[in-house]
Amino acid sequence: MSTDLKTILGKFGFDETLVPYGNGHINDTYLINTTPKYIFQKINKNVFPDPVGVMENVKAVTDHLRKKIIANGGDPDRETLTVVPALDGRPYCCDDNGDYYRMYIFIENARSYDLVEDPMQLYHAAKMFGNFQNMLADFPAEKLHEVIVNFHNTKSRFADFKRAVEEDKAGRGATVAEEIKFVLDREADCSVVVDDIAAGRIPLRVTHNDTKLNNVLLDEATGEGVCVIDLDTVMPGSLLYDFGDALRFGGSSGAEDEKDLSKIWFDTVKFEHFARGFLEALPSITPREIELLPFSVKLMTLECGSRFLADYLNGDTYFKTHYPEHNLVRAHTQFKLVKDIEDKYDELMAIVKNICENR
Ligand code: ADP
Ligand code: GN1
Ligand code: MG
Repeated sequence: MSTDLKTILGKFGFDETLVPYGNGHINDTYLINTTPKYIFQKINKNVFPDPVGVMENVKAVTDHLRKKIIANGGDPDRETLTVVPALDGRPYCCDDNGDYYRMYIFIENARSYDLVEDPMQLYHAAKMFGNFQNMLADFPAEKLHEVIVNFHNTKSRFADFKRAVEEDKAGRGATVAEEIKFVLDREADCSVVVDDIAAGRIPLRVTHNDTKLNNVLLDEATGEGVCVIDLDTVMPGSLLYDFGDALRFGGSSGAEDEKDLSKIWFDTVKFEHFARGFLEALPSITPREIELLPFSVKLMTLECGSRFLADYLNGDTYFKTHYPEHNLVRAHTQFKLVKDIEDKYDELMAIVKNICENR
């Protein structure tokens, strides 16, 4: 462990060894293997230019969730993240390089999954993400900092993508002409949800915005949902972003960075399980939101694929990568899924209709 990390850990009153932990693409996550255990994270300041704003959001959201969980007779240390303050009482610490660190109670006997092992995991995850939105339905949205501006604004994401293509900072553009065309051909899709929100056809809610399966912890014994984690991007958004992003990841037959594309397709059974859990948890969902559920999966998958490809074109400055083509490999899985979702669209609509008729 570096002297710097040791010093910063001391500011939380700890002097233990840190073990790198988890597979997140953004923050540096460590386990403090004491009894009890803690999670220690360096916040990615390239992604989050206002880490204090991030922590103010996390603190406000977790305080709100705590109260709800206690009122429901639940265990707040297990069912939401608990921020461990630094010795000076702040929910974070800063080092001399301007890097910010935070600590959470480690949630025991629960784990996250990078691959779905059983579709029921998606049913349980969906209930968790749906309940998460329910518990935040009365959270004062104006209290939240917009920590990543236009995070799921697919029109502005499309503009970012076009800029990355034009600038071609890493000189890789010529090698990915087909992939670039795949995104450019789908420009019209990028307006649908954004325009509906602007026109008041879709309500703005407080949403998680990063609902991949490894951002929910499931109980190791029962498989049921325990806690929604990774609250950095909780901001006003659409329920469709949470639904679509969860199935972008969870509805795939394989890993986000699977190199063998013959192993990647969109699994309608997984879709059915997640949709059922989400619709059960969210009786407040509107008819227009229901109508757009399958579309949202395609949209969030297209958005994520275009972000991976833009990062590849920009020279891999945003997502953590483990080898030079990593972002391109990720973009390929996303585009394969987009194509498969397009092909299975009618089937997905029929699944949603069936769930709604029987709920
Ligand atoms: P990133 O923003 O980089 O994705 P996360 O906050 O999602 O970082 O953390 C990465 C991983 O660490 C998670 O997928 C999860 O496995 C684990 N983790 C994070 N917080 C906790 C916690 N409080 N208790 C147990 N595991 C956690
Ligand atoms: C990042 O933080 P993590 O690994 O859960 C990203 C998401 C992407 C995801 C793709 C703040 O999520 O938006 O969908 O990678 N988070 C941020 O795997 O950009
Ligand atoms: Mg995460």
